[in-house]
Amino acid sequence: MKLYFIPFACSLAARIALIEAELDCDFVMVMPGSKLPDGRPFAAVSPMGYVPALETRGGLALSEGPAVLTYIADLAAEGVLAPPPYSDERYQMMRWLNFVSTELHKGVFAPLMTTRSSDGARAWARSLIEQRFALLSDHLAGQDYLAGSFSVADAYLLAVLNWCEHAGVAIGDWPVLAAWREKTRARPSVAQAMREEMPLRHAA
Ligand SMILES: N[C@@H](CCC(=O)N[C@@H](CS)C(=O)NCC(=O)O)C(=O)O
Repeated sequence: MKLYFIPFACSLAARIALIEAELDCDFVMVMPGSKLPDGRPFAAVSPMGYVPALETRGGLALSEGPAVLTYIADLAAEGVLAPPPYSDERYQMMRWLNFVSTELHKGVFAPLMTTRSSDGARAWARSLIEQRFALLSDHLAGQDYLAGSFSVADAYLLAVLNWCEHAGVAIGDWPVLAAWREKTRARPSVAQAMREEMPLRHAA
């Protein structure tokens, strides 16, 4: 397997998942618009030019974070990265993967972090934070993880909440979320993934 990543991007979630599940994988750092080490354009692996992209064990070029994370979860031993198939918790995990992907990542953080956003787009994204963070905060106030036990949805949420400072989102206004982020950053797989990508961040 090969994971294409940008340091501290959403692909950090896939690295966390691979470490948590002790799965072997090669990591290939890419930059937007750049070529792969073998000379192909990155779009040959990921049509939108996005990370994460995963070359699976079967040779499939898989893109889209929730799909990549679910693939890794299905390779892991049962219960390590996802609740059992058909359980209520499994569907909750899928719910949160989609929530993080659409409501937070693309809905809030992407417009706040790109230099291409208009002031109006930024204001709109900012207006969405209250409701979305409140929902998340209420949910995490009663439990350690999004879907019962630690899952790929938590790895994705952590990767996204890491961007708060960069996006100008005051996570301190949300004590439950700030505490959850600190606690999750201390999880060994998360700490290792962040340690591995930290020195690459400035090269990116
Ligand atoms: N829909 C994609 C979005 C992934 C995405 O936005 N990735 C960002 C990093 S967090 C990226 O690759 N950006 C590079 C670019 O915009 O050129 C998914 O869910 O995986």
